[in-house]
Formats: sequence, structure tokens, C-alpha cells
Amino acid sequence: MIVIRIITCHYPGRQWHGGGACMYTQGLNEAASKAGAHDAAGEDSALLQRFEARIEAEEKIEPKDWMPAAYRQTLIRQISQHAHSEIVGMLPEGNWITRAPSLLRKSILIAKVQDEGGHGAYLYGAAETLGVSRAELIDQLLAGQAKYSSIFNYPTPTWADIGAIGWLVDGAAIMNQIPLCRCSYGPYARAMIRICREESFHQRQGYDIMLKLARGSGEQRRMAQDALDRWWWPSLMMFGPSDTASQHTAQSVRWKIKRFTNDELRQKFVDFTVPQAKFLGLNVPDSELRWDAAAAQHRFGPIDWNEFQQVLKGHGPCNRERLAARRAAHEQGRWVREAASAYAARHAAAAAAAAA
Ligand code: FAQ
Repeated sequence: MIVIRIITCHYPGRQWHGGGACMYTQGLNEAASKAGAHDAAGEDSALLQRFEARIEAEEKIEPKDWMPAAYRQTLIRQISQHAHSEIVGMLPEGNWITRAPSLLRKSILIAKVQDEGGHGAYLYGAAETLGVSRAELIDQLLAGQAKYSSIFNYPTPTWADIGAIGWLVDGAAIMNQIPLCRCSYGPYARAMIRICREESFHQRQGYDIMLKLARGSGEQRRMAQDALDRWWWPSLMMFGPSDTASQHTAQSVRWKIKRFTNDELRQKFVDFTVPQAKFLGLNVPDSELRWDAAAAQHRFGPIDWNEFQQVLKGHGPCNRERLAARRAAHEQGRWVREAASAYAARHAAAAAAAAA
């Protein structure tokens, strides 16, 4: 039987309860609470076996279904970091809306930045199905406790950066996110289908900007090359630490949340993108880059993981600026949230009075 009840959530390392933080969680099946054999994590072995069999059979896990606490926690972590990345990711490009070189470019850029905000909304919605509130996740971001993608801590000093973001950053995002359309958790997988369609348009508009610059004046070509020089390595870092250093990949692959490892996706991205750079007539800034015919892959030079760790610790070129911008936007939007809540409460009261 499906039930709807208010739960107090206690997941490892986090607590959600009390006051406004209480969640409505749909359909934690009654069977979940029946006494049975329990594993080391205190979970019912029969439920765990059933869950694992469903994962193995490629069935989607839905919010109402029983799931191990660690699976839920991993999804909340990944989906919320992803949602934060989308909304922080609006900032480097938003920086160019007022200065786009034509009305057409301006309208395309406005639409793209707006799409990223929409992606954040779908993803916060998907995270909420796991029993955490969007307000709580946003608070963690604004308090500097939550991660978002390292890539959005780099500056956009020229128009070519907007091309490079669309081409490389959206390109890397698609490479990482197409497999997430097959993620074992239904709401995340479904959100990713729509997001990937939009990201694919974003990637093409970025490449189109690069193409125009690469075929333009000498100064425009230099600008395009400079943007590629600055965005190449941070784009490779977007895929996360190498497989040997990645804490979560092995378990996430077993749970079919991730379908490929970080290094596998990074390699696919390099193989896909190097020919695109050649077509533009631009040089990938890696003296060790070469085609390995035997492996049918590009070999590339070492990634500066120290730079990656510094950005994750908050010491990237724009970390402080990005968080300050998000905090200011949150404060400036307070009256909108309050007005929307008051409006909803008034309508709910009117509907309740009419039904009485
Ligand atoms: N930046 O063990 P792993 C976009 C963290 S959206 C910061 O490998 P996992 C659209 C990781 O969280 C871009 N932190 O972790 C757009 C973990 O930390 P924790 C975002 C990173 O989860 C375009 C620790 O390092 N995309 O671009 C990064 O298995 C243009 C250990 O790492 C997604 O979020 C990083 N780059 O794999 C918007 C996709 N990499 O939690 C605007 C979904 C790793 O233990 C404009 N996410 N970390 O403290 C994923 O696929 C995965 O979460 C990975 C990381 C692959 C990012």
C-alpha cells in the first residue's frame, strides 16, 4: 500500500527535521518498516536484495520505492551539486548579456542563460523527491558548504569566452550527462533528457561563435585561441578526479547512477573535441597531445590536479565573486519569494473556505 506521511529524515552526516524543514515523502512503502534480517548498515536484507535485483534488471527506482540510505544520500549529493552548478553557471555568461556583439547574439545568450536557470529548477525538483528541501540546499550553497562545478570559477574577460563555454563547457556537460539519462533514479534520468536536448543547442551556439571568430580578423582568431588556451584544461577537470582518486565512482557505477567513470568520459571528450579544434584551425594547448593509432585514442598531457583542488577549496580565480553574486541575488529575490508564498497561502485559504 502506498502511504503519504510526514517523516523526520536522519541520513548519515545530515539531519532534516523540525519546523519548516519537515518533508512530505510519498509512499515509503509500509513493507519497509516490517521487521526482518538486517545488514551491517541496519537495512532489511530482503529489501536490499530486491533493490539490487531491480538495479540489475535496469528498472528505474522511483521516489516511492525503498532505497538504501547511502543510495539516497549519493543522489542528493550529486543532484544538488549539479543543480548548484547550473545556477552558478549562469553567472560567467550572464556577465556578457549586456555586451553581446549583436541583437541576435544577445537574444540567444539570454535564452541560454535562462535555460541554465531552468535546469537548476528541474534538478532541485528531482533532489526534493528524495526528501530534502530546495531551501535547505540553497542555504548550503550560500553558506559555502556545498560544492558546484569547478569550471564556473573561471573568468570571462572576452566575447570568445562565451564561445568557449558553449563549445567546451556545454560539450563536456553533454558528454557527462547523456549517460545520466540512463541513471537508475527515475526523476534524475527524466530531468536529464530535457536538459541534454537544451545543452546540445548550447554547444552548437558556442561552436558557432568560435567558428565566426576563427574565420574572422587576426585579432578575432587570437581571441578565440586565447579562450581555448584558458578553458581547455579546466574543461578536462570538469569530469572530476582521475579514477584512482575518485571516491564515489565505483559505488555509483554499481548503482547505475554513473554509467562511465570520470576518466572514460574525459577521454571521450578529448577524442570528440580535438577534431573540432582542428576544424576551427585552433591549437589545443597541450604539447603532449597525440593520436595513438593502436588505441584509437588521443593521448594527452597531465592535468594539474593541484589547481583543481585549489578551486574546490574556494581559491579559484572567481570563487568569492560567484558566491557573493548568488548571495546578492538571493537577498534581492527575497521579496519575490515572500510575495509568492503570501499569494499561495491566500489562494489555499480561499480554496479551503470554498470547500468547507
Ligand atoms: N567540480 O568521487 P568523485 C554544466 C567533487 S553542469 C567540483 O569523482 P562523483 C551545465 C565531487 O563532488 C556541470 N567538485 O565524485 C552548464 C566529490 O565531492 P564530495 C556540473 C567536483 O560525484 C554549462 C569529490 O570531488 N555537472 O556544466 C568536480 O562520483 C554551461 C570526489 O569526486 C554535474 O554536476 C568538479 N568538476 O563524480 C551550466 C553532472 N568533480 O561530494 C552553465 C553530474 C568532482 O565527496 C553553463 N555530476 N568533484 O564532497 C556528476 O556526474 C558527478 O558528480 C561528477 C563527480 C562527475 C561531477
